[in-house]
Amino acid sequence: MKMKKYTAPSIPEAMKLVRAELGEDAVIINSKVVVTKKLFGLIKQKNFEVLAGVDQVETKIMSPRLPDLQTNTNQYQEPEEQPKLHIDDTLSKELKNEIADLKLMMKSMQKHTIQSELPENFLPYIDFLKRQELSEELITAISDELFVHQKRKGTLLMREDMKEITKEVLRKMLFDLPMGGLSYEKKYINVFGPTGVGKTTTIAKMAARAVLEKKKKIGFITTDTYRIAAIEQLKTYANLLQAPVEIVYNANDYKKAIENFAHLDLIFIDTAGRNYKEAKYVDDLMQMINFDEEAESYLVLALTAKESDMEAIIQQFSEIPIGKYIFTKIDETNSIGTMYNLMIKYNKGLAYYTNGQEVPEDIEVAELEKVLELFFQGEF
Ligand SMILES: Nc1nc2c(ncn2[C@@H]2O[C@H](COP(=O)(O)OP(=O)(O)OP(=O)(O)O)[C@@H](O)[C@H]2O)c(=O)[nH]1
Ligand SMILES: [Mg+2]
Repeated sequence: MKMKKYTAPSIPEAMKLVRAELGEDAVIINSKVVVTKKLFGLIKQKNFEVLAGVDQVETKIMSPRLPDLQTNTNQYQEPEEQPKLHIDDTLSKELKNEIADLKLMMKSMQKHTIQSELPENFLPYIDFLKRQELSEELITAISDELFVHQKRKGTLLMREDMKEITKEVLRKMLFDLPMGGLSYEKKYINVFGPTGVGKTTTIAKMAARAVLEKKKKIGFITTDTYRIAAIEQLKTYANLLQAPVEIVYNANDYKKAIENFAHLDLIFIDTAGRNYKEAKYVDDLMQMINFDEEAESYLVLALTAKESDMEAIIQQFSEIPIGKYIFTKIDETNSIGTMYNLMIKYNKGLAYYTNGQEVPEDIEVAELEKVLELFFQGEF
């Protein structure tokens, strides 16, 4: 079997290299995440290293040549041109079938070795990672690291060790991403996200903190003009905080609202969740809303949604300069792996996570260590 290592920024890219060189029959024997440092460690680059192999089907027929007695050297010389035969051309059908069977057997043996490479004591823990819905890449990176640690230690890892190793792997990957809530220095706080994820509720929570803890003068703008209830909901929170609300239908209204709010410290901008699938809606938002250096923008995602749907939303909002995510409804799910998968995949940090309907209590500012510990809440 021919084996080779390939390194690329993503698994699909690594697979391309594998296929280009080893062909379609190549199998992955192992894969892991490797972090390389450049510029004296200032820039960290994440790559995937894939060990791939392929069965060599070409049979070399070696001509049984004796050492050339005519020359003075008695070293054996390989013939320059070795005759190569393709199985397909020459072998009988029966033999071909036998070889195909052998190949299949080898592949299944290989699979077996890969699986049995994972020590038995890891399996319940790997199941826990899977139930958390952590991505396959991350689970591989963690199990590789568990393997290395167990080997080095020489004794079986305890669950607590596995937890610490997991945190270390995730810590390395999340380390460079921005974490933390409002800066309180930027005036415009834009909040985007699909319907019902908790945008308005989260705005109320953030606004309450800004007023009660930071003594800021605040105002609200809503571009969600589709639902009277949405406007009423925001007005209720605004009344409680004694803050003004402006409802804007177009770019002109938005401009006026901002002029009216010139004296305020912070302006929270609530948007409608419904039309995010229409490119025009995103374009209109881009035209209307302020995205300059005076603004910070957040994308709100509920952890109760499917990861693939969240990815579609992230793509939809890719033109909008989202600074950080806000993950909501963490209290309504037991599997929060998606939060880590998305942050790492899209290289985006976390501002807050919310854990209930109570305003203003149910919100936490994201801090790396807290976010890492959160992974083990509940079931662990
Ligand atoms: N359990 C739980 N419920 C939440 C959380 N955040 C918001 N909700 C609830 O989710 C529902 C929708 O919240 P909204 O704030 O209206 O959501 P929205 O994104 O503004 O919705 P639209 O304006 O319709 O797009 C409400 O019942 C909230 O109380 C949370 O962290 N946990
Ligand atoms: Mg809303």
